[in-house]
Amino acid sequence: MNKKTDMSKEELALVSETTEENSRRAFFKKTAAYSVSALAATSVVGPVNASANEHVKANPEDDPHIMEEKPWSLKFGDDVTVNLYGQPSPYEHKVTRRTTPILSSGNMRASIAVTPLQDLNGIITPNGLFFNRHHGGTPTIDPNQHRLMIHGLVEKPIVLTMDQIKRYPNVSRIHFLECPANGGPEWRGPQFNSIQFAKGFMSCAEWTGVYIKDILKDLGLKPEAQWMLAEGIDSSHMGRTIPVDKVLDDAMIVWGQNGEALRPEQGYPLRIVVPGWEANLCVKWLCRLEFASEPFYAKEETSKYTALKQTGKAIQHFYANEVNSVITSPCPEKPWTDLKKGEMVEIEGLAWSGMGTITHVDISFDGGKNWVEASLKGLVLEKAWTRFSLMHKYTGEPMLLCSRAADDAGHVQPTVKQERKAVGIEGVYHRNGIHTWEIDAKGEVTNVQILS
Ligand SMILES: Nc1nc2c(c(=O)[nH]1)N[C@H]1C(S)=C(S)[C@@H](COP(=O)(O)O)O[C@H]1N2
Ligand SMILES: [Mo]
Repeated sequence: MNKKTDMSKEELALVSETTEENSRRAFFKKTAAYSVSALAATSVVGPVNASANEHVKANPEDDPHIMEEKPWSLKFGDDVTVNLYGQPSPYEHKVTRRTTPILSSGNMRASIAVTPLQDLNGIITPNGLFFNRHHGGTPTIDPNQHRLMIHGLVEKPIVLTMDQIKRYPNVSRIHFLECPANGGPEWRGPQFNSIQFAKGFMSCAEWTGVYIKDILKDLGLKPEAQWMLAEGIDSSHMGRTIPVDKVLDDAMIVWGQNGEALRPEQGYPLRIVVPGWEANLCVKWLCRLEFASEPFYAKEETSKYTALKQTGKAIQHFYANEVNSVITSPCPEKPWTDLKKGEMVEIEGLAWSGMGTITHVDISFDGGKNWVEASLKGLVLEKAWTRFSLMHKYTGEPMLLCSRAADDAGHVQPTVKQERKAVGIEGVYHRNGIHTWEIDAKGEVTNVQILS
């Protein structure tokens, strides 16, 4: 549970390996008084009065780590030739995607590896931690042999090489990708005491590529074209059908992910991004786009893409991920067990909507009876993760902590009760009911659902 102590033996050895006496020790002792005031000064200019907290007030003289010379300062570090493709610090080795046989029926070639939301900063998911879902394993594709065919109801069908695709003027856009099954195992109640497993079927990246509408300008889309099939060249040959309106709005084909080439797991060398809509439409290892007047899937299958509304009526072809949010700190993986009463602590979380931009997030400490407004921090972008924050004075009292987001399309997250009333408990996709963490008197965090 992310305690500071769960380091491996080697790590502990490294951390505690310190030189007994050295010349700088005395110097540090003399300057300790100065360090205290310097520390205090920096902490008060921060956005919040975290300086009220015990750990900031503690006298550095009591901390052996500030007095001891460390092995890493006594010898040269690694040459620039080491790690030419950089890796995270070995101390971060626990921050990884995770999987469980429960999510894959034991088959790791048609599986899911979820993102550690609890360990992320800001709104960008590092490529190595990006959610990974595939139906036939991750292929290793030679980009020189990769082609994209665009055909069907277009005047001028074409086949493009990767070099030709990259000649189009490119755009970079930050968007989340959320599998519509995110949170899906929890319709009947909490299944995982973990934010990573309960909500980590999603990630957010800056994608670089070209709008499909810009490619179509040259090809001439025929007016009868209503649907576009996208197909992948992986062993599953996954195909998805996307309405042409959405394609002409903001769908992109992308080769760049957070400043570098797409990772193999994300579809190298080419995928579709359909901003805000179900991530399964974002076909990876993209090899073919075909335009047609009818959807490609069997009629019986359309029920998969409907959303049942409170009126009892269903909307056909419903693909957008609805407004949603989750508190990422605290969470089961990042409990408040080290906090002392009266200390200030920042509550943080992520909000997102596939229908627009996040306008508002509220936080409740009593399971949704009373709400206070959180602030949105950093970039607030359409169909992207938005980070929210609220400073809180820790009381040590048990609480039911939850967040409720709203978007500029006028949608507000429903309660679990409202969602169950509308959809029942047999749903698989599109869960966006308010997510609650129960925090006990020790600061432990448990995944719960409020049904009242
Ligand atoms: N070719 C291909 N594309 C695919 C898939 C696949 O199995 N094959 N899985 C889809 C599903 S179900 C999801 S949720 C997203 C996940 O994208 P990610 O792995 O980049 O997060 O990819 C989609 N695109
Ligand atoms: Mo998915």
